Amino acid sequence: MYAQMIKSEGGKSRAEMSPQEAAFQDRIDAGETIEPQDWMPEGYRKTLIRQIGQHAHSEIVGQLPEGNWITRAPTLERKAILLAKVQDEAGHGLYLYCAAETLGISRDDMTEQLLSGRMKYSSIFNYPTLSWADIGAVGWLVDGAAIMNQVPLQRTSYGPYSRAMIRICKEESFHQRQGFDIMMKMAKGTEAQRRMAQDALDRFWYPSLMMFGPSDAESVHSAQNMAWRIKINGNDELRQKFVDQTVPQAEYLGLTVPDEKLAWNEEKGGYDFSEPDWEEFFAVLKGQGPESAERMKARRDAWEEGQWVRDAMSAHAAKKAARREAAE
Ligand code: BYC
Repeated sequence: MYAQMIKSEGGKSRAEMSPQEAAFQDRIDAGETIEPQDWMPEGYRKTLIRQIGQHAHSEIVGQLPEGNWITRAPTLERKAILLAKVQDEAGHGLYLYCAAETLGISRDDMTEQLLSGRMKYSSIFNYPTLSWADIGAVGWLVDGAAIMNQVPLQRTSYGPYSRAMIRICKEESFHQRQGFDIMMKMAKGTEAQRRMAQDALDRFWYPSLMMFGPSDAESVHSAQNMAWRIKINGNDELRQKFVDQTVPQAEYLGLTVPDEKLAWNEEKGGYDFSEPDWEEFFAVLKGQGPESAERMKARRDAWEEGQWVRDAMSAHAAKKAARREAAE
């Protein structure tokens, strides 16, 4: 019903859709999964490339703030765990690039769009990780926010994206626990460690709230994305769920959420909380975050320095194909 009220691709109402578009919308409304070989409106394909591509880039760029701490992890065990987590993020990026490739875009194109600023990655990775407690906060808050957003995406309408999300969510829940475990150790440790944990929460709280995107009123894509079941929930709904889940966890840690307006609202059955600074969010999206230049430089360097590997692999594949052809 909701989907029927919403305008579809090109601003058409349901009555204005072609029979092919209406049949596609019927499949979405019936909860069917769309596969790469199925017909799909061009807007649906482009929107998926935008969202899955952005998601894949986020996983890859997301390795940088954590990778920064691998050599400085406090124990061998913590180092091994962090290494495994960062490797998982690389895997997530690869599943997602593969899912996007089924829509007719290559990984090279997506990377070039990232490097030229035409594709984004999550705002959260433009913030620095200044202390070991930040690694705890990233796992607890950033992976916590990611799970809140990604669990519903397991039911997204596009098959390859939904299947990638099922695998990713399993690993994300391990990531979130390891972050909370670090926070527990720090928050219940010495006074200096407790202060580091509080400082990490202070700096990561609002950037984590920004991960869900702008308020529904400012969200340009939500209505169409929800009609196509690319997105299952609104940005504000997920942000609220995240706050409601995380505040009791902060209380358990004995830490204070940096929001004076935070208060339980009995009537709505959730917390009232302060909005993040949306001006800061939009500046970060324009590449003006504290670590934006650093992150893009790291991606650009990796792309340029990896050219010889791509060339060698292409030459090897061409040689193998030529040998196969000669043998036939
Ligand atoms: N950061 O109309 P809206 C991870 C953009 S990785 C940057 O609400 P939509 C992890 C948005 O793209 C986490 N940009 O958009 C990895 C749009 O701009 P364009 C990544 C953002 O798509 C490693 C404009 O703002 N997760 O968890 O309906 C280690 C208007 O927004 C952000 C995903 O990518 C943002 N936070 O909703 C640890 C999940 N928010 O493209 C952890 C999949 C908004 O028109 N993505 N924008 O120029 C989604 O669910 C949706 O795309 C969003 C945005 C909820 C993010």
